[in-house]
Amino acid sequence: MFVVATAGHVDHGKSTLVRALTGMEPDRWAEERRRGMTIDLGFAWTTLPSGGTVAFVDVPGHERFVPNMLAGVGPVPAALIVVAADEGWMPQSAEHLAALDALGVAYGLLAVTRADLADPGPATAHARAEIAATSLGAVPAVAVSGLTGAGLPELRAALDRLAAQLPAPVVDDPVRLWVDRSFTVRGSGTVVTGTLGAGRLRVGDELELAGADEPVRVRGLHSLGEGRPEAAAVARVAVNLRGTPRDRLGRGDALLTPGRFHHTDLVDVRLAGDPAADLPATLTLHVGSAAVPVRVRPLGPDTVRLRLARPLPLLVGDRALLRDPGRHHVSGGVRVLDVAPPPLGRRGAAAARAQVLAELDGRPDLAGELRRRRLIRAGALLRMGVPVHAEPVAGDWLADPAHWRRLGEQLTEEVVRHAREHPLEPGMPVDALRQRLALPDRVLVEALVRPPLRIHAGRVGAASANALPEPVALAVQRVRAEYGDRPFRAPEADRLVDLGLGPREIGAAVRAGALLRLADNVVLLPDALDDAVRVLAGLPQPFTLSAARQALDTTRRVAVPLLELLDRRGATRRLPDDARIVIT
Ligand SMILES: Nc1nc2c(ncn2[C@@H]2O[C@H](COP(=O)(O)OP(=O)(O)O)[C@@H](O)[C@H]2O)c(=O)[nH]1
Ligand SMILES: [Mg+2]
Repeated sequence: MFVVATAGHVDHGKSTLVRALTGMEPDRWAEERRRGMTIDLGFAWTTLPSGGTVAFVDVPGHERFVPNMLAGVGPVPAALIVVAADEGWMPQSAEHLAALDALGVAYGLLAVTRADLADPGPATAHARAEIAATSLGAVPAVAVSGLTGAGLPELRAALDRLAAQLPAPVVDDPVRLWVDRSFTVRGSGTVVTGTLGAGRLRVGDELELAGADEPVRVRGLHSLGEGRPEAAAVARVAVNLRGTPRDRLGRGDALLTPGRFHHTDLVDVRLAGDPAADLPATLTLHVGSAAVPVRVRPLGPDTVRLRLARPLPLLVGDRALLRDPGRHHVSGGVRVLDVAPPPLGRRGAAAARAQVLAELDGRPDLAGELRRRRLIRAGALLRMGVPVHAEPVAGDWLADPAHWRRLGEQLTEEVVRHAREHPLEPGMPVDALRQRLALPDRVLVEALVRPPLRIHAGRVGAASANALPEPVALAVQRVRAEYGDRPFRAPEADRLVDLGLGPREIGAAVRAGALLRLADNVVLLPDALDDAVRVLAGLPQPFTLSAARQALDTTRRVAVPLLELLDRRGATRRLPDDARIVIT
């Protein structure tokens, strides 16, 4: 299926032409039929000679209903421009064309209707010249009469050729279905319709609705008037939603693949064409089927920041249109450059931002985003419309390579500085580093640690960081020299003082694994534990405290806490009568 929106001045024969091509009535409302004028969007479809299907979104031509027209063409990439042979180019011919141009619509056809009433030649020439100057470029033209049917076969053939030119839809893309109608069907509940430009919908799918906490579920799907289990882009679809009240959504809302879109009320955009220097401070932004008031803040010569009255699921590269509703005037098209722009607090920030924006063209650019954002989750980029094809540095974090290198250097400096300021600590706590480097996630710190640095017990230090500060290392060395051959004799408190081992030094040596603390001021060399188990295992089991003390050649001061430690570690077990056994 392909979808075409009509465009053109009121009464030029758009609805008549759609009716003649499809046999369906695009004017759905009684009021429309009574007044003979399209007010809201109409929908109709037919089979083309090739066997393909074309669906029309028929738009109103009257200037009062331009917002409805924009909701119809917003999500549709092809246009059927209708000009009456007898009236020629008129104001809404021009306004509709300006809208198509602003939205960057590149595929179209010209139908010069009411050719039974006047020579289509002059209207065709005028219209083609106007259209040629826009994003549509040179378009084929067909003269037709909705009344006599003349030219309809040629128009059908031209529609087939247009369909063949359209780029293939991306059916793997996430769904962003801009709602153009919502209504209630008795017995089924809420139904919304829209043009599915990309992706795929299935019955049972969960979708996200901006502003709703809960996902909405697809209860039924219709396309071309028939129920279907699934619909793939491009398609006109009607979606029956389970448990969603009708007043929860309407035109301008979007049904989304969950978690794939960033809702934003602040965007930086480039104005298309020759931007008017005197853009009003408030305008209406039309994008998809939505129309949202915006405040305009000029940044560069052709870039502005828009503050939206309500958030929309926008992507980098989206095309939209600014219109002055008071003056009935399309102010121009915009291309979204950034959907999560930085705040402009500092003096000079706006000028700096303008320079950044000058480099952007709305094509999603991973390297550029990383350069500007430095560190960002892959999911956040995807939600902005930036494809992610780079390896994360940690978890789902992506980093600008240069920034990541700098962070690595900073981390080393911080660790070195910390070691200098806290010589007795075995490295810098990971969380302290995370704060110093202003990193949002601990996994980033861990990923930045490279040899010779390493993480040990929640701290980052040199791999040799259990190398103790020199005085402590020397003191431990002397303990080893003095007590190595009587490993269960602990230095007395005053001997520890002589050796320069105060509580802080002992703490450092214990954390580094160079000493074993049994109790305050009772320390052994760390290998003492294994040795003790070996000695005790050689005793008749069970053994008493006194037997252990003698076998270990030590005092109660050491033996009591040593055995308790061995109990805690499960190397020995204390029996009810206070004797112990070695657990093998
Ligand atoms: N003679 C003649 N009248 C037409 C033709 N197409 C439309 N009309 C008439 O022009 C008027 C407006 O047509 P309509 O389709 O409602 O125009 P729209 O506002 O562009 O949708 C109606 O009275 C139609 O009957 C045509 O090809 N020939
Ligand atoms: Mg009409």
